[in-house]
Amino acid sequence: METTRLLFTMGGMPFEDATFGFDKWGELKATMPYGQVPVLEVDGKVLAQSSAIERYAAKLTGVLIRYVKPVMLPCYCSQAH
Ligand SMILES: N[C@@H](CCC(=O)N[C@@H](CS)C(=O)NCC(=O)O)C(=O)O
Repeated sequence: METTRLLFTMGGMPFEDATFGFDKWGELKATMPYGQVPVLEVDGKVLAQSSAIERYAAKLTGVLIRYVKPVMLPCYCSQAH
């Protein structure tokens, strides 16, 4: 999730960093697409899996494209994961 936080921050994209304690996990797990976190919620839709979330954040913010050739973008997302 750190990569996603960095991408949103560097790209000036506001986001809510929602965290929770283990006391809430039992109830939240059942609501997660694969029973795991992290997830990213955008306009009521939930995206799961870190690498998918990172790819979304990278493309949305355009942060990586300023420094890296487009063909390398998915590779850097995978590397970060
Ligand atoms: N393949 C997933 C792995 C996610 C994962 O391992 N999540 C852990 C926390 S870091 C989790 O939700 N563990 C609690 C559980 O499985 O009940 C991804 O890349 O996002």
